[in-house]
Amino acid sequence: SERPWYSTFTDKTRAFVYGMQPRAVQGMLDFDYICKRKVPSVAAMIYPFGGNHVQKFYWGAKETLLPVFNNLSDAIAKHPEADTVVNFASSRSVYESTFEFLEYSNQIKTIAIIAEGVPERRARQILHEAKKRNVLIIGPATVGGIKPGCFKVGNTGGMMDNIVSSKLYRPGSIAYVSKSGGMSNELNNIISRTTDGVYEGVAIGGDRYPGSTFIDHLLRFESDPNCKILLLLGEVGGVEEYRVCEAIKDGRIKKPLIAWCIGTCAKMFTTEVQFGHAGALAQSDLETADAKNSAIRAAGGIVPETFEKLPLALSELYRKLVSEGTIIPIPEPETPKIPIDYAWAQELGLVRKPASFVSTICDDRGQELLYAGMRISDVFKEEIGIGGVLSLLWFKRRLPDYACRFIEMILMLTADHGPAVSGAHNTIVTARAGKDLISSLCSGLLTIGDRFGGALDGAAELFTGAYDKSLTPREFVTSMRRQNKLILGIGHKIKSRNNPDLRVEIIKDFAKKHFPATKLLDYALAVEDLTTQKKDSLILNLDGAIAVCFVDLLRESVAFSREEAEEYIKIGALNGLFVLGRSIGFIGHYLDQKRLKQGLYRHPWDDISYLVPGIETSRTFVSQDQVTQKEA
Ligand code: Q5B
Repeated sequence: SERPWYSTFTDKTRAFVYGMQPRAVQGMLDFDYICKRKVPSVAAMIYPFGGNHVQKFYWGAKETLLPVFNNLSDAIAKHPEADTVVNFASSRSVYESTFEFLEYSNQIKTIAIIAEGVPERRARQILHEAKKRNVLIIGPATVGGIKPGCFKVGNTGGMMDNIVSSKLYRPGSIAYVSKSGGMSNELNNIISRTTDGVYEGVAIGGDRYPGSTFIDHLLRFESDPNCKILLLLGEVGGVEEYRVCEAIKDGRIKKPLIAWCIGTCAKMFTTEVQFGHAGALAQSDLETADAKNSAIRAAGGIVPETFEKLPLALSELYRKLVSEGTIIPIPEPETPKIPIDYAWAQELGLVRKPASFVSTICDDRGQELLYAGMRISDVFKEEIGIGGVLSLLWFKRRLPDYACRFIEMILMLTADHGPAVSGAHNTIVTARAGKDLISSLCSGLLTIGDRFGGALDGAAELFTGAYDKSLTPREFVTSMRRQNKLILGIGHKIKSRNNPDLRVEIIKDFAKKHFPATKLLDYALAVEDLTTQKKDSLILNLDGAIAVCFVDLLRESVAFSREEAEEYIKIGALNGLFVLGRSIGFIGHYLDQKRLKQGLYRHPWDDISYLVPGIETSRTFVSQDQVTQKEA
């Protein structure tokens, strides 16, 4: 490659991201964009599950596609320019995938390993193999690193607003190496406030056996003429900082180096302290932060008294190098506009847009699902039952216990009325035509209407309208007859005064016993007295009984205002009760037909009256069975 050995990352570096990490990839692309890179730093993603495909990302405000390969060899063959890998494989699979990448060490020169908890034995094997093949490993257990204007490893630097506020979109003169990704962010912030900014920053990771160490990166920075100040953020545990001391002493590091080792507070504890990182434990006096700070100071590094004084030390050194002419500050470029994700902008309160939907019954966004504000765990704790759930989701309120029991009763009573009714018939025919459950159910549901099962809303409206106009039952029946209209909720195909519908009896009994008042039911029964005088089958039917009782419930339960009660009748809530209840039966019929392995249904000819013009009515009837026999 044309890049000098010390320039691990340039503005032409291209990388493979291993693992399905769209957020990290988008973060890298956003960084590239504000750095004014010509091409995205991510050449492709590699994800072993699923086929080769492309994924959509943003390049600035526009959309772009990135390839996703399910194997390494395809990715390598298609992108010979990519020499860097950001490996997001888990601690379990990172060893295999990294070794696979190392096979291609003629092309791959840097691998950042993000996984935490990589077994130390595995980490050392990776390190050994990478050294042999001259591949730089950053990590494990790291966010990686960042080189302003050039390249960002994965999620390094945090959100874009953080990256912009730390001016990481253009290079400065200070290069740092630390163990911690979190502390790298702190360094980005300190450096951007006290100097002309970060030249490069690497977090080597907090494990005991990092793939590359402080000295590896500091020697790179030392050799890079664009880097003017070295910054080392060491920590308690390990002896790597002493290798830096040796390099200062023997002249391999000549540039000014500022350092601080974190963990000086360990001495305040009476027992050994293990800090957050696996390697952050002093196993001897030599490994304490204090000992290492003293050693670096003695070797010639600038070590402040405390971490809090680091910014001051940095700014003093920077100003000195500027006054000497070692650093020539360049005019600050315009702060780039950050392409900010809509979701994030919304979270920050920067944008607003009218929502396409408004929903007021259920909220699934929090930790716990809410039904009309009631936590799902409370739904069960308080045993509100299906009637309670329905009252929350349909009416957005808890209804009195008797109302919930009434709703449950309706669902049970309407659940089925045999295979002969329109809806069940259609469900059965559809199931036998080989269709699935949902199609068969829908086919049944689509028969529900004014004549069959869907007369509830109409009945409620008619009876309520007549009652509110103070029409006597007779005036109501007469006016309907004059208009040539059937009274919805009246009449049944097989039930009659002599063969009463016991479902209706159950509903009436319940309402009489539990409802505060049954004005509409009483009115409907008076209407029934008149209609049955004409014909025995003109009874208050199931739809009618449910409808008038539900109006009594809406009007008398005090849970609803009068306006709300009227609105529920108008918007078709009551038919919903039949639809919901009867779905139970339709599904039962579907399952029954499938269980019985019933074949395609064909309606028998003898059950159809063919009155086709031009065909003589005396035509001899031939049954389908006879035709089939003839054909055979
Ligand atoms: N006449 C239900 O008709 C049915 C009249 C009427 C005034 C009326 C009919 C009707 C209104 C709609 C309704 C819900 C079609 C029914 C249900 C669920 C179910 C079903 C199940 C289940 C029955 C005979 C004479 C004629 C008509 C007159 C009829 N209805 N007058 N108001 N409402 N009702 N639907 O028996 O002078 O001789 O010409 O449309 O409430 O769907 O189990 O099956 O659970 O699945 O065929 O219970 O009543 O009566 O049409 O021969 O009429 O009575 O004008 O008078 P029928 P028809 P005329 S519950």
